[in-house]
Amino acid sequence: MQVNNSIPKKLKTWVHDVAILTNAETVHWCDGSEKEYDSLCQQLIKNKTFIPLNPTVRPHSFLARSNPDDVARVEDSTYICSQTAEEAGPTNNWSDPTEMKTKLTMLFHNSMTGRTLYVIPFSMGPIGSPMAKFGVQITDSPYVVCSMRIMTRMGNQALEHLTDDNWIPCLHSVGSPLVEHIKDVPWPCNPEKYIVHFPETREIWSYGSGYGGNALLGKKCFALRIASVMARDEGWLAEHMLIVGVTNPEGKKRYMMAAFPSACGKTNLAMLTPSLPGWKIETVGDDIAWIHFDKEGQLRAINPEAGFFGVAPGTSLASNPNAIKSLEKNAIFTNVALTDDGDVWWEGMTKKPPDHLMDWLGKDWTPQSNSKAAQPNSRFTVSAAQCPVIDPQWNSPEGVPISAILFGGRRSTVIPLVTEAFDWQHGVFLGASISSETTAAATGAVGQMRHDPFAMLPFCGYNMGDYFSHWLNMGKKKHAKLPKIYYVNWFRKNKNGEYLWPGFGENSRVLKWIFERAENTVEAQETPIGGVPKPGTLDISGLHLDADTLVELFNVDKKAWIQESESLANYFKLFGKHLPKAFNDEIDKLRKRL
Ligand code: SAT
Ligand code: MN
Repeated sequence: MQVNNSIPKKLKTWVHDVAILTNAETVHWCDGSEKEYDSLCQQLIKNKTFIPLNPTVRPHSFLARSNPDDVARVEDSTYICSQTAEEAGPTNNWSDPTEMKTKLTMLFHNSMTGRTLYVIPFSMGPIGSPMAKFGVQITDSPYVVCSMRIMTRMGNQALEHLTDDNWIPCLHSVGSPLVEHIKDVPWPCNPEKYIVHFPETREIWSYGSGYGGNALLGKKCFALRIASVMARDEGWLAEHMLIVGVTNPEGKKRYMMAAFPSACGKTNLAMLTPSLPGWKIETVGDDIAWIHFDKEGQLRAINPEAGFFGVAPGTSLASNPNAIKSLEKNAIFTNVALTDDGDVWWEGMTKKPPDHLMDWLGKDWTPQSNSKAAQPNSRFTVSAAQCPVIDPQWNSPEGVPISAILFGGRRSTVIPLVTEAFDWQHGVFLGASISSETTAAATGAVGQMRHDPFAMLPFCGYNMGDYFSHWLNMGKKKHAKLPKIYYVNWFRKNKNGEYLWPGFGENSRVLKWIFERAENTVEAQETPIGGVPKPGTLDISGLHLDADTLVELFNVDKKAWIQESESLANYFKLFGKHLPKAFNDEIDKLRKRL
């Protein structure tokens, strides 16, 4: 695309300045066309970043293998550089913004030598939606450009709407300059990584990684960390939530949102195939929701993204047939295994693994190998429009009306299958009380319990204590019709370590109960921690769930809950004077009820 006068002056100046700082060889303004995408894919094939998959089995699809040290979000290197450490709060890494800018400027200096600087204008949310926001990402990674074309609405369609001050600058470099005689590698990156957010000036600078949320800056960096700050200032919420439409056999539809930490099954729940006859689930989004109360007080949500960046391992025709069908063509796979006939494979895709594969590192693999064929955080990237159960309203500019909010985590003990909050304040408290076992979505140990309030621990762009207050205040908005709030846990286990609940399609039974609670056609029964389904109201027809298992699923173990409340009270101390007083009241009330 030609740089012409329709491009805002500020954008032109920024791109020009970055090109000089980074010493980029050329500047490419992305138009977002298919032709451009195809030509970038060809270039990625030439550079061995992309392996084209067999077009007869997986048309127009590619496998990328990352550098083995660049496979997940790097939370230790992620910073919120607000003016003061207090504004970033106790859950974020903080560094002085001026010092950090100086450091980053040094790192970006000449970082694109020998490379093309791509300019990606993009919209988070349907273009023209009052909820949508624009960004412009500069990157030196064509893999990122291709991924951003799937994950966002990008190119000319966004550029046309930009003014001098309606977009968030998102600066990205893999930090791997091609100085003379250095041959490019398939996955350039740098051992030194910085994922940095400047909330006051609404800027993102990301250096050193080409992977996922570190590099596709529209996603966690913009749509959660920076957007959460915008949301606080503008009176809405940016959340780590899926959005689904649930239709009952009579044809009545209700939308729900659910927050779970990364790699805890959001994509599976978003595309769920209900086991209950006559029920239908449709997907609005699988990872991020921007929500607000409209003039009538109705809570509404948009999915700011346009694609899915989903965890591959465990995805199968049995666990998530709609994801598998979404991936039939036009998909990018990263760090999965390659079959001998040029298709992809990952653990859990089929019951029996193929006899031979090339693993995610490009090495021979057989079922006898004692390593995983696919990296545990391997991902697929695919357009949402390809999902067979994409909701007809997923592009709706005003967003879909929300009837219920679900929170959850991965907990093998203590937390019942579903609990209903007593009211909004208690529900916000439940959201803040999420804790979950860590997954491969971030670098570091897997399976360790950590508090992850609202599943936003790595994604809140300001003091999490103030974020709690913002949630509480949202519920005090005039005329706000407050949806019911739930805490769910699909992962509770028995003494032998077996899951009590079958999960996947059977989770539709819990959604049905929540749906019917919104309709006021079933009752909840009070326990010290909230409402649980009154006996007979959770549809377990045909499940062959024995009576003991059902009791265990909903058991409120008082001793364990006293411990839980103590651990929570202890955790909340972290927020000091930023902790809303309402939370201490909720802890007191919980203790009294116990
Ligand atoms: O790498 S991402 O942040 O995009 C995925 C996730 O951790 O949720
Ligand atoms: Mn996520």
